[in-house]
Amino acid sequence: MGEILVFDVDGTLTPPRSMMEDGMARLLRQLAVERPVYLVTGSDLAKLLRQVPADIAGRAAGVFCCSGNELWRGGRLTYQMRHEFPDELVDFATQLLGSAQYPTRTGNHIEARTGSLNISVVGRNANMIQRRDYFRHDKANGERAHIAAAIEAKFPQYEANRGGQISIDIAPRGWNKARVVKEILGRSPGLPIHFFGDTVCEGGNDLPLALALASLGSEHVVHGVADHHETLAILKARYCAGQPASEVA
Ligand code: M1P
Repeated sequence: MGEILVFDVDGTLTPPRSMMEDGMARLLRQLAVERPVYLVTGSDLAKLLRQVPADIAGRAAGVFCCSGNELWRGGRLTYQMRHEFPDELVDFATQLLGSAQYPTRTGNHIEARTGSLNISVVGRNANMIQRRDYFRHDKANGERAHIAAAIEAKFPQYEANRGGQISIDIAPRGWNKARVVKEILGRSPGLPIHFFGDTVCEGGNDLPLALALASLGSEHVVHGVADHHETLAILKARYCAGQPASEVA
């Protein structure tokens, strides 16, 4: 089928911060042979490879890391967009994290990535239970939305989007996942893109890419999914129909 598949990773192809399950991996290997497959993540490559088998990252037509500020192809870095964040912004983010209502702090609260800063109240050292607890708190209290809004109000030249369960990605305005569209269509002009993301909601870091595709026309399709199970179900229905059950991933 002549279309391009673009996937967010964490929560879309994998359970949060966990390795891809075997069924998804088998299907992606097959799909990547038949059409261009791209991965787009807020994380850096080292973290991505803790969630995606290396051979799948290698087979992908491209792996965009750090919200599209790095592109990897066949294990080689193709481009990198760097940015020096002002101390005032880092200080302000530090204050906001420190004064947030949530009581638990685990360490590693501000992580510098290529072209982006990833910040977290509970901290990137949180274990799975601490992540889940923070996610629940944030859902009930909108803490990350509040912090992101405060950052954008004080530094309008930057954007702040919710990452996965616990963090916020900060980047110069426009340096978000939407930037991958130009690169992808430049390599495969005329092909429609199907994008799968679990945070295409307001404030989510998949939303800019979803909006960019919507603005280009209805041939491009956005699949807002609840989790990796839904992604797998859509992929099977779309690409494995008519295939004998024993051959379906
Ligand atoms: O890829 C989605 C997000 O994954 C992580 O989110 P969190 O730690 O909040 O669950 C981060 O790597 C984040 O940058 C990324 O956008």
